[in-house]
Amino acid sequence: MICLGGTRTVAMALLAVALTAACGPISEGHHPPGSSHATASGPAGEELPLANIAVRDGRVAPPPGRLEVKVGERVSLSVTSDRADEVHVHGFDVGGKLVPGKPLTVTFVADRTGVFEVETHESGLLLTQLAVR
Ligand SMILES: [Cu+2]
Repeated sequence: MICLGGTRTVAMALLAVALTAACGPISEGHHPPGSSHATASGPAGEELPLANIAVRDGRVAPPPGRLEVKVGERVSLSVTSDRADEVHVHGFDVGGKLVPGKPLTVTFVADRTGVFEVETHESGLLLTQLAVR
């Protein structure tokens, strides 16, 4: 389930097809079964994101750290990129398409424990780690 953490863009290009297959379809992550009130991609989330992450010129701000959440907690991440990309939350298989300049909010319930990577698939950047206890 670790597919891109730390790898560079060149490797990403070579492995893009394999990685996409290994990570599963992102588009289905918007409607996880059992989360009846999961928001698909609401432009204005009704809850405050746990983190606001920006990608610009291939850099992540704030620098990738670790977000600590409790199991069963609802997690909302906001990601904005200066280029088209895809966000993927490992372990939960949620994410979505990034449109340049438009914040994407990814919301899901952290229903399992572990440390999971949140990353972009096109640029292969680690956005943050999610530690669920
Ligand atoms: Cu991935």
